[in-house]
Amino acid sequence: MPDAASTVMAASADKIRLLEALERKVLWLSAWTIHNANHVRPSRDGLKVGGHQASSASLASIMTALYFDVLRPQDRVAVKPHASPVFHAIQYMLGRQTRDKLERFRALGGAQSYPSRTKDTDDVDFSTGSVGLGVAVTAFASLVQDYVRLKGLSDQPEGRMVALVGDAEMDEGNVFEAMLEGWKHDLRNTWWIIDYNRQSLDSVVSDRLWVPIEGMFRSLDWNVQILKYGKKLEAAFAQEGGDALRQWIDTCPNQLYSALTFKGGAAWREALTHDLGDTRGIRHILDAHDDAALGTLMTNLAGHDLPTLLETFHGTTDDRPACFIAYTVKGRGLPFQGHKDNHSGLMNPDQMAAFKAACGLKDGQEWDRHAGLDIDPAALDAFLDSVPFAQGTGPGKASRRLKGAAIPVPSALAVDLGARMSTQEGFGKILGEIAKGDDDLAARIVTTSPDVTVSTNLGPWVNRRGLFARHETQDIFREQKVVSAQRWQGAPSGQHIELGIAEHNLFLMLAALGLSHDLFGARLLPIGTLYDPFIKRGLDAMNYAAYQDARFMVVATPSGVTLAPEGGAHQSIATPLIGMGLPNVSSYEPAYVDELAAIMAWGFDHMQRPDGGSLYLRLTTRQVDQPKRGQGREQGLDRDAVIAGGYWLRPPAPDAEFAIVYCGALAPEALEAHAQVLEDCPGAGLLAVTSPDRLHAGWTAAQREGRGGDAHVHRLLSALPAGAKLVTVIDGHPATLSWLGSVRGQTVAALGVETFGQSADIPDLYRVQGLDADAIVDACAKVLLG
Ligand SMILES: Cc1ncc(C[n+]2csc(CCOP(=O)(O)OP(=O)(O)O)c2C)c(N)n1
Ligand SMILES: [Mg+2]
Repeated sequence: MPDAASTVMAASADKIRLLEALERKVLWLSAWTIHNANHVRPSRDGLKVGGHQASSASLASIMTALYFDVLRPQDRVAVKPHASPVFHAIQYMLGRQTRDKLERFRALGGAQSYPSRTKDTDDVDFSTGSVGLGVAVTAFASLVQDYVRLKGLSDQPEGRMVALVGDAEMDEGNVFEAMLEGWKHDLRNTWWIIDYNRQSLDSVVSDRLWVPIEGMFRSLDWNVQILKYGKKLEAAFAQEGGDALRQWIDTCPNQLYSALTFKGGAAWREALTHDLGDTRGIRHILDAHDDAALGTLMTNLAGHDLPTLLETFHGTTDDRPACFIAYTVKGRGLPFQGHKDNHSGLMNPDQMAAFKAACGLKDGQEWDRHAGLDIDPAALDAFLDSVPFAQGTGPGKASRRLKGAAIPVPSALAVDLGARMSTQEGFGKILGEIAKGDDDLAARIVTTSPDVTVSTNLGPWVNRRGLFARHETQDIFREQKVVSAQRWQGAPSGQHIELGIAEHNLFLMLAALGLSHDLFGARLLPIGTLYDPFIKRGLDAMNYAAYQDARFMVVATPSGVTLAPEGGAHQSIATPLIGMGLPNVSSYEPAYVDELAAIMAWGFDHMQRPDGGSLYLRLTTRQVDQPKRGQGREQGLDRDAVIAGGYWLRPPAPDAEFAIVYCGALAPEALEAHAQVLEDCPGAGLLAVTSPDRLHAGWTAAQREGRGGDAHVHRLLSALPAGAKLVTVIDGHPATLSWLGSVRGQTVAALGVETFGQSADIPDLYRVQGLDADAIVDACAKVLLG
């Protein structure tokens, strides 16, 4: 923590001069990077490249203060998506970003539109883009930091998780969900710095919106700091007439303030003269400033005042979560500052030329790191080399991208197979077995669930490994000797993080846990459980977690219409397609528990591989007869085939006329139908699909590489004669499997679910949905008859 002396140092005049020069440089570079991409770089498609000069200008001062003075290498930052150009400009000044990538901003291989952990090369901590998610993920990252530090898994110094937040991002409900969750978990070391420019994309925000938002922060125990006026305005307020001036600005509607900011000094003078001209002292203040100076004075908000920013940030030394509401001007210093339509506004070439001249730059000096600054280049470089944040980032210095040591995973996971059980039960048993052990795998698994821990069978795991809490909590029901199967005692050693129902929080928690190796140097193997239909509720956050290459396992039960009597809105139809559509996530829907064990063993390893990814397991609560078979190609279950997406449960004869293809919970119906059709068609095959997603991905990848015949699915289907037909069946959208017909040009009848909402028992529902054995046999007859 900085002491008082360093705080004073932080604000020394020399440093302020350097930082002000850097602030100008960063503003210039961010605007120029966007301008270059839109107006200088030749366009091949006629599309506007875009970029956000106004949104970037709004954060230029705050980010200058942070990156060049306040942040330390262990601090982690989520930058508002549309301030990406400022981030890249700062990294360029620190020698961590190349001119080439700035010149190719938003082009292939160039700096990305929005900060991206996976595509950018200049050390992005959290990807952003879908507003609100980057904000909230910082809170979860802070919980993860506590989790790994309290368990002694990370030796990294404690950092602050910082979000640079556009004020309209606070319209996103997920931000408030995260605040509530954070409060429950004793959140600390989290800074949300609000770029309070009072403008969104379309308009100027309503005046009183921030009263309740601020109240929310305070009521949840955040340290709220309002950074409103800069030093110049404060000095004016101290003069005669200053109180009236302050009151005038305080009550000035956001729209009027923005409009006057756009119009400039003469408009300010006219408005102030009209409203306050008779107030003693005001004339004197007005006369002491020409129009330009008056414009500067009236827009001297604290979010653009480096001394105020440094004092505030350096002065915040405790670990309470902090919310800084920093008043700023959207487009500050640029010709469209304050204009309500400036969000996607771009300076035109003439405006840019004028801005270049104002920055003291000549043609050809646009990318020069030192030109136009009136600072000795060597002194600037020495300063940049010494900034605290760069100590972890420069060449030869420790990288901020960490690596957690790999966790060994046994090749097979033990499971006590009952004769009849569901995949969800099997999941609970597999985890329960792991929980009994004391190996690294058991130590690094961390589970989390949005209030469905017990109903998704995590109970046995939690009973053994405990709830995570920063401080010991008691299980009062247990103390009171009230009998319960669940032991819920919280402790720093606990390995289950219990969340409230909000599914967005589940996926943001998984995003943060799944980046622990990279952010904190400690590999975790996170498993999240939820009800399958509610994947859609948290889908943007799930997509976000996968987008930044966080590694996790999502286990979703119950799924489909098979949950039968619960029916209604809890039935999921589209989730298999979501599983196929999400990049970086492999989805599986096994029918049997031995398949599940093979998938989980493979999955824990896959989650750790540089070229691996996350998993989504769609499970069921329906109990089915479990086959007794050993693991290994010869003994019974071909685990490699299970991982690749499918295997022949009953191989077809060489003259087979058709095959039934099933996925997941409908295995008994497929088996029954298959037994029935064998009487007439003894050669018919029965294909078990464990992952439509992997089958499809393997097929398209092989086709891209010109070896389509090598694809696992192609090899499987090649066991059938070319003219053989397929009948596919899944408790989900039929399109999940209907594509199988294209692999070898076979006719397909695809059974599945296309409507939802009816409660019933399984026999009725399968009949109504056309999924029962009769429906499958019927479909076989139809395809055979053409
Ligand atoms: C979830 C989502 N919805 C919409 C957008 C499009 N969008 C990008 S920025 C923005 C307005 C943001 O305003 P604010 O947060 O105040 O940022 P400012 O540009 O004012 O700094 C919108 C609607 C988005 N990126 N993400
Ligand atoms: Mg805004």
